[in-house]
Formats: sequence, C-alpha cells, structure tokens
Amino acid sequence: MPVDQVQLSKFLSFVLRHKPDEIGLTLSADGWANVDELVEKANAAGTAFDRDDLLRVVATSDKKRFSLSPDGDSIRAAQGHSVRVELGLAPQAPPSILYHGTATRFVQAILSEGLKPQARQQVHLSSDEAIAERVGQRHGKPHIFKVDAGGMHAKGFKFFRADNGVWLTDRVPPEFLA
Ligand code: HQG
Repeated sequence: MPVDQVQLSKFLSFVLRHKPDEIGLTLSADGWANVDELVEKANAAGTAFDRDDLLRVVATSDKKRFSLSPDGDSIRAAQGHSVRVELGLAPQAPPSILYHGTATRFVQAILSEGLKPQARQQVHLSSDEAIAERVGQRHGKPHIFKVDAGGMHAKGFKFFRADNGVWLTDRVPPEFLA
C-alpha cells in the first residue's frame, strides 16, 4: 500500500519536533536523527515506511519542514521543536518587517504580553504576509500582526532564519507589534 505523504509528514514532525522517545529515538543536541535508525525504529513501533518514502516527503514538503545532512545520512526538522534543541543557526539581521499570523481570540493576550513561544522553543515569524495568514488560519479566524523586526534588532534582540526560511526569535514584546 502506498504511504500517505501527509500522514508520514505529520509523523516525522511529531517524532523530530516533539516526541523522539515515542519510538525510542534520541536526537543529537542539534536535532539530527540517523535516517536508517529512524526508519527502523518507526517500523518497529508500527509505522510502516521505508527510506525512499521518507526522502520523498522531505523533497515534496510544501514548507520544507525537514533538512537532510549533506551526506544524506541524517534528518532534522527545520524548526517547530518543543524538545530542547540547539539548531546552531547564526543570528542574522531580519527584514525590517516580519509577520505573525494568529487567531483573533489570542489578540488581546498578545497585545498585553507580547508574542511568546508557547509550547515551542521560539516564536515563528514570516517575511511573507500570505504565509502568516495561512499559519493564523490553523488556529481560527486569522489576525496578522506586523512585527517591527528592524526595531527589535536595533535594540539587540536576536533573530535566526531556519533552513526553510521561517524567522525565529525568543519573544516579541508588545511595543514591537502593530
Ligand atoms: C499564540 C506551522 C496567547 C500564537 C506554521 C499562536 C508555523 C499567544 C499560538 C509553525 C501568545 C502558538 C508555528 C500570548 C503567542 N497569548 N497566545 N502571549 N503568544 N500566542 O502552533 O506560530 O505546518 O505553536 O500566536 O507554519 O502558529 O507545523 O505556533 O497562534 O511555522 O510545519 O500561540 O507551525 O508549521 O501556536 O506556528 P504554534 P505558530 P507546520
């Protein structure tokens, strides 16, 4: 039976971002897993797919969720982790404006507390307003915040660009939100 790509992508996100121990996998400090070990342990735990299925999901992921090491032996999630990982990204100057999509019901809390990473390691921001809108839609009726990333950077806040282009920062205080 062909493997469902969306299901496999969700499974890989779950294991590589949140619960590697669910299949007895250990990630390196910077979030990498050995591909063959991941396939073997997933199959042993009841999720059937092979190395080619995994490579197909990596290649076709709409958001480029996964990165492969240059030798193809290791895989990691580009971002979105709740497990503690040190992605080893160098801080970079962000575009002057970044966007964050959320749901209207969170707007009041965000205006008073700022954007917080919640269950993830960092806050996710996009340079593309349309992408931010799609992210917001996952939670309900979308609301797009404009983030004064240039102003934050000038004040010493650090920004990182994940392998898939998502911008990451630890938090966004309310004064930088519009
Ligand atoms: C909200 C997807 C109340 C925040 C996407 C968001 C993304 C607050 C929710 C990636 C708050 C957290 C991440 C505060 C933040 N009070 N609510 N102070 N601060 N929030 O899913 O950014 O498809 O953890 O606005 O494309 O929505 O999984 O983060 O609504 O890149 O690959 O708390 O996940 O990628 O939600 O999405 P999430 P996110 P994948």
